[in-house]
Amino acid sequence: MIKSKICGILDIRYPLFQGGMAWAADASLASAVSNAGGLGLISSINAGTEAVRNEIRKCKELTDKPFGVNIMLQAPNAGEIAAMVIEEGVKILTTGAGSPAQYMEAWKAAGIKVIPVVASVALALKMQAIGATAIVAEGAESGGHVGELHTMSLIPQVADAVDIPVIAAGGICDGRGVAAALMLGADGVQVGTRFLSAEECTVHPNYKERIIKASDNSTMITGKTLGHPVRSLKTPFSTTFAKMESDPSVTPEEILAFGTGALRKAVKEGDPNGSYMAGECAGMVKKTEPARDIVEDLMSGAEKLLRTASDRLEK
Ligand code: TUI
Repeated sequence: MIKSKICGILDIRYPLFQGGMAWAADASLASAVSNAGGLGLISSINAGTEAVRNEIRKCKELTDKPFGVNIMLQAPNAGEIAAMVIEEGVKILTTGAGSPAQYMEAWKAAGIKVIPVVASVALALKMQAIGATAIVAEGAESGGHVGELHTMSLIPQVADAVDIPVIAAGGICDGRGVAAALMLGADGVQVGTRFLSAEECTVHPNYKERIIKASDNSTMITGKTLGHPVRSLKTPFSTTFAKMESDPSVTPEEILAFGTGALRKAVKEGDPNGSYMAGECAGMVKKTEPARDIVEDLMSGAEKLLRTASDRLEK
């Protein structure tokens, strides 16, 4: 069985995190992944701070295994969430889309293990210096908010730079991706898009269907002109968004207004005019299945590949 130092640090069976996907990662998905031996994560992006508190309480009822919360630092209620997770006794946090430096002292004092998501060596080093337990290094193959570098070059550079465990994210969707990430120097992986198709994932059926029907070139990045690049499925929403960005007569405020609430509309209502955030590997997701089967497929697939790797060189 594949194990690494992050398993002992977090008391999890497999070095596998489920991405804390905005609106989509709730108690249902997180508890299913934790019960399957990975680390389930609840997103802080939901219908407000109290809704997230509720998901945390539900998750505690659905699993006795460790789980965490992902805090999206650019959200207007990030400060409120930062305090609420302490009140709720959450023990593991990941953070995204910024630096969690201002919250670190309070979280560490509460005994919370903090695992920031970063997209560069510079930020990985900064996070290590302020007391991160580990880091998730996320390449731009991932869905949602993306950085500049891609997984293949980001992971070895981050792994060389820091001493804390590195969890690879971005483009990892099956055992091949897990094995590759470990070879690149990662101590574990974070998988998002594949879990969107899990039976326990509560996104609208239209969202799952779009993921399952996606092919290799189904995603695109929008939002670069606003300073918030986001990868999502190509839909009338995302192509209109891109057109607005290249039209000099459209103001950034108008573009922002067009995008507001679009992810929620996709996740909750399956609205064709919503934003279907997804990673490049959406084209590899073929069916809906229980989270436990996804976890087993990822980990046993990687183990088989790693055990037989040398055979493939002898043909
Ligand atoms: O956070 C993510 N991915 C996300 S957040 C999100 S919610 C959203 N909703 C509507 C519109 C846009 C987004 C969807 N997907 N991933 C983690 C991640 N963080 N990737 C890269 C980073 C990152 C980037 C820059 C972390 C820190 C950073 O630096 C900021 C600094 O202070 O230097």
